[in-house]
Amino acid sequence: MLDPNKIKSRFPIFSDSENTDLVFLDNASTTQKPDVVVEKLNDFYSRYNANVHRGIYRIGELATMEYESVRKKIAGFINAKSEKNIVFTKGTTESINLVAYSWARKNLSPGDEILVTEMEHHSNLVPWQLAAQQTGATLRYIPITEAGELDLSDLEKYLNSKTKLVAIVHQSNILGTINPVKKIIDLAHNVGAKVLIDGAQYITHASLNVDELDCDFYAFSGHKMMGPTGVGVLYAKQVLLEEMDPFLSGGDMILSVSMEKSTWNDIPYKFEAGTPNIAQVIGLGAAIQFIEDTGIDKIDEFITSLTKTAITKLQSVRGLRIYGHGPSSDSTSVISFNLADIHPHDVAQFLDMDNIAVRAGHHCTQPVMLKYNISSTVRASLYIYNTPQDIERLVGSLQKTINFMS
Ligand code: 7TS
Repeated sequence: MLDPNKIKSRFPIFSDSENTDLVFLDNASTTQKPDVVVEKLNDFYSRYNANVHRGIYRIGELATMEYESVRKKIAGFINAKSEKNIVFTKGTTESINLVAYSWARKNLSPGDEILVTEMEHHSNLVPWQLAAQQTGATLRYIPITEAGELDLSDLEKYLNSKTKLVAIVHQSNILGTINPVKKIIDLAHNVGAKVLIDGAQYITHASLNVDELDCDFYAFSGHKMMGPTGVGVLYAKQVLLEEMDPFLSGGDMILSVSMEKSTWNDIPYKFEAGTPNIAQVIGLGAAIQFIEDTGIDKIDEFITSLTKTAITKLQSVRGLRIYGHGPSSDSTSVISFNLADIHPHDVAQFLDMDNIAVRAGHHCTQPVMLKYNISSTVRASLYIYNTPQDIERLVGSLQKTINFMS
């Protein structure tokens, strides 16, 4: 079993004199960065800072080599057929928008349907609302149950010959629920629909095999898996990338430009206009190496076990209600709750006084709030540097809050 205290010592932020007492439980928003990521960024800027794909000089070539080696590393990490399937973006949000602009606007027409779920993060919802408005397609929602799982009992009603795209979250950022995406992908393919998976939360702790899943698109962010902010990935099948038009345009994504027209670079470069986030991509490579060295299965096992402990302890707090995480549900790492009738922002502020960082709000999942008839929750989200002592501190502070408020 992974030792979180040993892992924690690899994260410089926790040794900062202001943070030695910090319990960081907002990992679904963004994760902390290990020493190897911070050093890799420093190394790039100190030793070989140069633009990529252009400089015929030593440091330019070194920067390009490092940048492109991360593309290869990511292809291996998610078991993509080739590095050509890997497009670098700014994050999950941009990856999804890329598909909404370059694929959906070209392929959808009035009468077509896009199928999403009620537990999507807004970034896997609003781009489809806009695409639907502009193409005349209709957006439909797979409902969620009171237990915080997808209600797939009526899936044939939602998935039919009109469905052209299914866009679903692999793991919910508010309920922690892991969805049965393989089953949905296979059923969607049976009716000829393409499938996009929002993997922003799932990929941070669990192993992924896009080839086996057979998804058409998979989107994720580097910063939620210990990488820098400003970098993310869109995985897409090669045939789709070949057919799609560019999203952003400008330098680097062209093959030729005349006064009249331009032609496009090969994939994936066709989708990477302008100077990319070079340092961030290189830093993400170090984060993935850190995950591989730690072992993704060990990470998953540790987080799942710590989540179970946290749920049991939280359930002992008077007046605390957890959303989702039913006994039969496949859910982990993210725990949303409310504490009696105390406003979630007040709870978060009380916790902050004990140097415990959680998030309070709607977590960009307003349809889930509607489902439970609430406006917000408190959310504790766990990662590999969280310890059983962190959970004790959280529970103790919540107990103190409820005692004080009542
Ligand atoms: N999809 C899911 C499931 C997410 O959790 C998030 C971010 C996104 C997409 C968007 O990712 P971004 O990197 O492009 O911003 N989720 C959260 C969260 O839960 N709290 O802050 C951001």
